[in-house]
Amino acid sequence: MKNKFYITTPIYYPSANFHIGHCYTTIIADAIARYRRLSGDDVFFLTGTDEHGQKIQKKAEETGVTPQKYVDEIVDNAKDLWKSLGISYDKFIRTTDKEHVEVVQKIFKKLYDKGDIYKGEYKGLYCTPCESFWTETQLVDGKCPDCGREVNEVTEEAYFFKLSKYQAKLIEYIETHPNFIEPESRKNEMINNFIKPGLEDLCVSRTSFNWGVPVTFDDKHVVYVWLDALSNYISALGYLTDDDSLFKKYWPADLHIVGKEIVRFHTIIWPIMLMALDLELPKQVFGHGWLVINGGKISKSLGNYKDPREYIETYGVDAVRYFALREVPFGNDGNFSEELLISRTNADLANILGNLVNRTIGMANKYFDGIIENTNVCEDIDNNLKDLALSLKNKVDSNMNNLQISDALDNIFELFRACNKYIDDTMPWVLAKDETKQDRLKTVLYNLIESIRFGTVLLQAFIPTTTEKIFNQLNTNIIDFNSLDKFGYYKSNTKLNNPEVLFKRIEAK
Ligand code: ME8
Repeated sequence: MKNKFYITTPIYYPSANFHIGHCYTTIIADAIARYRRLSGDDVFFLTGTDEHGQKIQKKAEETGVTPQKYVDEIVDNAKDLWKSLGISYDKFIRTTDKEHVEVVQKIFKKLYDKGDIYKGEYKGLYCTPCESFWTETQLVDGKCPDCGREVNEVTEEAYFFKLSKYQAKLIEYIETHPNFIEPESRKNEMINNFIKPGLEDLCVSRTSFNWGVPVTFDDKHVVYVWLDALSNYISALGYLTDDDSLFKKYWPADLHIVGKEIVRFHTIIWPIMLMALDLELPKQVFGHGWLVINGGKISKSLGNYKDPREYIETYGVDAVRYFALREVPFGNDGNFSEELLISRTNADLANILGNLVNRTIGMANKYFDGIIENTNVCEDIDNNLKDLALSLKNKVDSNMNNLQISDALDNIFELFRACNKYIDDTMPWVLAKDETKQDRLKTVLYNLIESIRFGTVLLQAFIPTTTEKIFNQLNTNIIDFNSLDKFGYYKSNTKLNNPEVLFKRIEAK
């Protein structure tokens, strides 16, 4: 039986078109989903959009269209962006989907009937752009701690969710499930800064705007956007609907990938909602760092970014994907700039990988008309390369299990670097001149092609457009995970297809 693996990205606000920061999370989730499929898991990969709330209502009003029309356009744009990035999601959920709205209403009612949601009065400080309520102590210089803007005091009738009731249970859960919040530093922050000082009950409805899910039994209220949004992870699977087979199969989530600023929603409100619903908790919430531009956050509200499609068109989809996956150790913040994208593409994709494939196929064409034959004329020097190829799967697997994606890629490129070194050491051009060394030369080329195949099989999860091209050039369909158990599955006497440049070196700007 296959292992199931349920992975999600945040559902992003379609308040403006998405930027490279949204691509970052989504590319990473996609690579993990693809890797899991490659390694044999039954994967469900969810992404989507979080479409309600005052901010979107305001934006739509400013633009002079209905909120629905406003979000529809951005969602079309987002889906198109995910297509150009090769995002292999299984479902795209929108919080305006009828199915989702109904589930949120049922959840709200269920929690109300249970007594975990009650009616009261809300007095508080609210940051409209961030859709967040803050307490006095959380403000920084009297302003929103996330975006630095003014907060407004609001008083209104509202429903509250009893977070406080579940505080002790949540702490116990986090402490007995050491992998629930990753990385470790974020776990400590949640416990010490947010949970232990005491959880206040959460305001979960609003009356001051109407672009939201109406509370069925009190329809001047709409559901607070985070309760609506977080429910997507179960509504997408059909929880509380007539067909909940996906829910039964895939829940609990194995991995929620989120940016560090929304870890607190995912590790406090979300688990408590699930506890109140008597559902299992997700196995892991990973809070990654931010891509920053010149040290500052890329942000829709600051508008300091280009459409990611411009990078895809200029440098290619896999240059963008590779950058997101390789440049920054997952969990840390990291810089994004076109200069960094160019130097990463040149250094790894053009100089190491592209060059290796091109050189190897070029030599095979020149010496043997593109025919790769395993003549088994082995020498000691071959063992290093074979050992490295054979050890690759375990190394990558262990890094992927720990979400060390950049290290997993480094493992693969270590093999490609070793191939380039193997060429320098075996000097095929010298062998070519010696009549008696033709069989040795064939083996050298076979070893290179087989090693390239090994690395490329694993690379499929990360840069799938390029790996498809490489497999075409190698003329092989032996590309599954199990074909890495033995060195030598590449079929002897295969004729290669013509080489095609995979990555041109990009001149620095
Ligand atoms: O928070 N670097 O939506 P959102 C890295 N709707 N990742 C970034 C980033 C950056 N500079 N900027 C954005 C919301 N992200 C809610 C989520 S989930 C139930 C509801 C990514 O549009 C990162 O994953 O503000 C971050 O958490 C998310 O986009 C925020 O997207």
